Amino acid sequence: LVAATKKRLHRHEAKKPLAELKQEVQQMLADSKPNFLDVLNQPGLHVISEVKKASPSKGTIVKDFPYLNIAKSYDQAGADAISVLTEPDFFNGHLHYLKEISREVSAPTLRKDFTIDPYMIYEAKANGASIILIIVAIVNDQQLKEYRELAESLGMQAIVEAYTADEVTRALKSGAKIIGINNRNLKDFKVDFQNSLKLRAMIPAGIPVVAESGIKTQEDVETLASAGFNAILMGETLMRANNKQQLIKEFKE
Ligand code: IGP
Repeated sequence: LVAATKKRLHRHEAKKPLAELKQEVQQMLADSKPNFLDVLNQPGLHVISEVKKASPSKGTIVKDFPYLNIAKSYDQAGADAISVLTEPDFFNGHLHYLKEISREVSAPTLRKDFTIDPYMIYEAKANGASIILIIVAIVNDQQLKEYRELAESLGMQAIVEAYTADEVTRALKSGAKIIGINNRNLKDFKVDFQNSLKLRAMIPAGIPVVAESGIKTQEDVETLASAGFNAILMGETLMRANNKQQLIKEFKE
């Protein structure tokens, strides 16, 4: 995935120079969306709903993909943020989805991608994102800090994603303000809730923590909420559900 992202980056760079992208960013600086960190600091379990057509572990999740309508229905149901896959080769995502969705919803949007270069952070902002994802496993300590600070300087927030105890430690050291714990190991795609519950305990109060991936039932959601997670990030279950809005409302109760 990282190699594919590097290749893609070179294609993109050939398309749009950074200077041009930075000009687009200037136009996006007045973001009227709710501040995601403030939202997470309010009590209760928050829901980040994901717009995703496919994934490497599941292949195509939905054949029919009216991404804008899906995002709007998440928004109307009260989703606290909307995650949009922009990775094209494995998740069938597109930057354009992010741009259109960000324009049409009131919730902050998350650019779900494999951030490995500052260029992608400007690109996220230029396309309407309020939040980016930084996966600890694919960056070094310097990048970890630098990418979050760049996002913040552009008025965005970063969810810093960890899967191991060592990655949680690195996330904390880097000054992460929001930590995501991935229930799914990105190497073999196995989902392990016990791992997440254990890692949750390493994170001090005051830093909101998001539980990501493999969440299916109301029971899963309750387990994570009582373990002290501030938010869940849910993709596949919502994408496959006919009653998306009802599920979001139930999870938030
Ligand atoms: C959503 P799920 O199992 O609910 O569809 O998972 C989300 O956590 C997952 O898409 C994800 C992801 C990522 C995708 C978590 N971390 C990093 C791409 C890159």
